[in-house]
Amino acid sequence: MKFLNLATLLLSLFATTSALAVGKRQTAGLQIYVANAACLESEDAITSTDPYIEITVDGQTQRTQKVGDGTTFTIYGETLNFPSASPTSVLDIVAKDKDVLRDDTIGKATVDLSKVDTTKPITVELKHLLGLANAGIVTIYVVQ
Ligand SMILES: [Ca+2]
Repeated sequence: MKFLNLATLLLSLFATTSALAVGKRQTAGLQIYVANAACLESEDAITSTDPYIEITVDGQTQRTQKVGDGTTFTIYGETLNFPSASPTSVLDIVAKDKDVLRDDTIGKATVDLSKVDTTKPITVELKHLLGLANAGIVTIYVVQ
């Protein structure tokens, strides 16, 4: 019985370390987890606000597949992959309003990852294109 327990322990240890090794290989580049966004107000008063988040790093652009419904609060829960970016890259974050003809920009922000604590959630205040008014808040994580 004791031997069996030890064997199980060793086996699970092995499984854990292999999983870690695989995880490390997969996180080459930069992965950004888009957690949620709040108060994304569209300039467009006629149609509904359907916000999604687009991030550009080192010339690569990725967006959330999920599109929010309304301006209050959207949980995205999506990880965006930037294979040739690094953990100290600069992120251009744009919230866009999905529309039939053209997706309007709701607000945008730039985050220099070398200047923030990437071990913690990063709260990004988006600004309207014109002026400094707040357009909403996006919470992202750098996947370690
Ligand atoms: Ca819309």
